[in-house]
Amino acid sequence: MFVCICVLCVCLTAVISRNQEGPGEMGKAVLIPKDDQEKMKELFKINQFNLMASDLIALNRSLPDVRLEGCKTKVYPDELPNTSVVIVFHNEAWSTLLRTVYSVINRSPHYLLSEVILVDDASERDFLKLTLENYVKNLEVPVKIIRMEERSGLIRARLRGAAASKGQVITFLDAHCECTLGWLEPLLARIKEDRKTVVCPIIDVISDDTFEYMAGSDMTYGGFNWKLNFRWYPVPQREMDRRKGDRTLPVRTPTMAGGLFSIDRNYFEEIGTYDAGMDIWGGENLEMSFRIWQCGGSLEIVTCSHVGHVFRKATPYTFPGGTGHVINKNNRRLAEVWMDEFKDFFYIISPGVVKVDYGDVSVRKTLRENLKCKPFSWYLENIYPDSQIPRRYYSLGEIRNVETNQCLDNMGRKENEKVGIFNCHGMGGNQVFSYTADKEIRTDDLCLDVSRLNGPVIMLKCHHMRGNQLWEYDAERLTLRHVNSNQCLDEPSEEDKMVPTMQDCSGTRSQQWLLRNMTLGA
Ligand code: UD2
Ligand code: MN
Repeated sequence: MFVCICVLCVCLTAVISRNQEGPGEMGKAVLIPKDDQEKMKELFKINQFNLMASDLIALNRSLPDVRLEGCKTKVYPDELPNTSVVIVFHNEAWSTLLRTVYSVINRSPHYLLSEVILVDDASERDFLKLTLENYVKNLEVPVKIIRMEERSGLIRARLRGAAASKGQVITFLDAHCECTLGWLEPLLARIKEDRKTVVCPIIDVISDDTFEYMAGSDMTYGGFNWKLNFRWYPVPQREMDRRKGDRTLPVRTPTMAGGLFSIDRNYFEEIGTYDAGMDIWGGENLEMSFRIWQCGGSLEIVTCSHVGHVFRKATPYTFPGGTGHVINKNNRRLAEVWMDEFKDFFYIISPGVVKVDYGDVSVRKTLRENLKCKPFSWYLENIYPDSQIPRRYYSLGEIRNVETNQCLDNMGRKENEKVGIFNCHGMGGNQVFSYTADKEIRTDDLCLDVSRLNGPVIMLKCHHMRGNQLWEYDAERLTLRHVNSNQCLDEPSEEDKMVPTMQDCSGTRSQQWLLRNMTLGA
């Protein structure tokens, strides 16, 4: 990287090599000595990450080049659109916020950076006021600070930043990110090729504990579960095939995580920016993902672009109105506008949300009509066939045993554990199953799977390959026959009353099951 051709470089390499020994340089982990660990734990609570570690690391620390070899030699057009970088924050720590800004400035060609816009969502910390304003004046790229008059949430804060921005592209980042070498060019180049493509970098992980920089994978993409939580899932074979195995090509992703992406500014407006009726946090990423795909755009992860993000296990800030209420409201808004009848999966698994007042969505529905967007079923079929929500299904809801009157229950267990059975509670949650048109019995992203005669029935990731996950429901006899073993799902045995068993099919009442909302011919 640093070829020495002059005397000055001797000095430069000296600086770099000294620099690279500092805490956290080259993305290394920072370990706090035993004596300081009490203090460290106290400080952790402020932002829900290791603030002491972050404060020890240089604001312009060095990072490894984590790109695929094939990315390092790619050549991008000289004429790329420029971008405004919009970073919203509420009570962010100084070191993470400024490290985000430095990483943008130091690792982006300046002719591609129109400006950096910091939107302060009514933070209460003093250092984020005048001290911040004075500090950013000395940076090499214009940094504008916008203040929200009142706490508005990240969605309306981003809308404000976008409205004030001038670049041809808008790039959004969270306030605790670190951009790596060459992160920007591949994003902008892809937008130049197709302005209706919204692009995300690979989001690398910055440890919330040690601030170690860990490369993310180009083999995962975005999805979501029945509760409308964003989740990472493996990139399916069909997408690998479409890219002919070239991992440096962008991955078409059904959804985005939400925090880090670039979008052509005119396209951002054409496609309906954000839903300004969403508060604080949550839901806007799925809303935008569905909208982009259903209304004729596309969403991609550009695998040659890497940006790190500090993933936290808990939220450090308050949710005015209550966390659950805010997130449910946002999710209802997106379900009502974009998901058509498939919103049932969300409502049946969390029956409480139908009582949440989600305000008026008529403007968003009109937007959907004006843009002539496609139905959610089109999205499931064409963009996300491996979705947790089946495009076609026979039943959705509890599965009740006729003899014992108990219901199948996933007991909140994880992959590879046994499915349970419990008194029916009618509250959705762990007792929601769907018998799909592919004849799998699903509970969110897990499928009932039997690999041995006489069971047990375990829950495994649905593989869509039939095999041990193929069940035949006989709507007259009410039996659930596991095709591979030719045995039937039965009530629990004497030994373990909490799990169903597999028995030879005999037609007894204990092998009869009622599937909620069963409609054959779906
Ligand atoms: C993820 C996204 C985040 C957003 C969110 C869903 C990534 C890496 N992050 O959550 O961008 O899409 O999912 O809504 O994809 N903030 C405000 N005002 C608030 C709350 C938050 O300005 O009232 C700021 C916050 O300081 C941060 C950004 O919004 O810079 C995202 O918040 P987060 O980091 O708590 O969200 P995260 O990463 O858990
Ligand atoms: Mn974040």
